[in-house]
Amino acid sequence: MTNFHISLGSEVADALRDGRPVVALESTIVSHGLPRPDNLRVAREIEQAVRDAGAVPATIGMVAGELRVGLDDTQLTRLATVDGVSKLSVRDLAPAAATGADGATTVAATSAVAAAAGIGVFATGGLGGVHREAAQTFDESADLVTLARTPIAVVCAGVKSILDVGATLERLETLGVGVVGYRTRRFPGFYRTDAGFDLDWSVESPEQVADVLAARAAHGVHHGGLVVANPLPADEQLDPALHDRTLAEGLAALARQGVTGKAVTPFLLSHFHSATEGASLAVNVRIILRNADLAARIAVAVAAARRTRTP
Ligand code: PSU
Ligand code: MN
Repeated sequence: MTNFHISLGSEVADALRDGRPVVALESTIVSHGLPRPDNLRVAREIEQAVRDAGAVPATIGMVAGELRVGLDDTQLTRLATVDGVSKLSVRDLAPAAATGADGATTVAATSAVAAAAGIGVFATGGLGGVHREAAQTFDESADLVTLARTPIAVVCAGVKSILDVGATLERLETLGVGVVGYRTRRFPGFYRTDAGFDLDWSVESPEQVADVLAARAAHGVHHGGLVVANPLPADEQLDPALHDRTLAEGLAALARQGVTGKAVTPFLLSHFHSATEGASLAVNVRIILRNADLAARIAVAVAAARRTRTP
């Protein structure tokens, strides 16, 4: 990854050079996870949430074959509004670059590119993971194996509730990806506050996440990611009955229409947004904005701790 050609936005380049806090943001949620026209407005709000908490946003994506860390507003607008933006996981970066494609990076690709650019904190909505029926389909997001080898803290509301959450937690354990709850010992379920699984570790503050990251480095752990699971408050979650009903319908429609592969996640998210008449969209936006805020505060704490160690 490190020799992949990356072009840094000027604000991001300045911040990285000066050791100021930077938060990576993905573009797949913008191009494929949120409906137009809300997606562009939300993409800008996510960046603003990072700024409001004192860090520089670096939204990552590919524009005409150029891999950008820190899209400018014209580039962000392009990825949010033009047709034919590819969904890029790590393996897609090279063919997309070589063919001059426009592409939005997933959690996997964003993590890999951010880490290669020297960014240590990333905010998203929900991770990809093991799909239901994966025992037959083998459908497991590349987000998981990528996090096994990529040193980055990912702030998310757990994994998407459309997945097999228990199996995903097992795979994160096998792959050596750290998971800590933010002020909770229960793993969040994206649209839902609680996915029904216990966690071994919780952290209480952005500073404590920075301590965990410093302890990893001190103990020679340089490869894997750290998932910081940040649940929605219970009174902001999607109504659980509506959630379960919508998911059941979505999974049935998926099977009926024969949707497979990388189209599965966008299909189900878009089903949620239309079937709940925007309720899931509002929740999804809240999730991302809260994660962007927490990620920025973590990046601020990490930068402050680094300054204390190397005055
Ligand atoms: N979380 C969201 N919306 C999204 C995604 C995650 O709230 O659109 C995207 C992320 O980019 C994640 C991808 O990496 O879905 C996973 O897709 P797949 O299951 O095909 O790996
Ligand atoms: Mn998949």
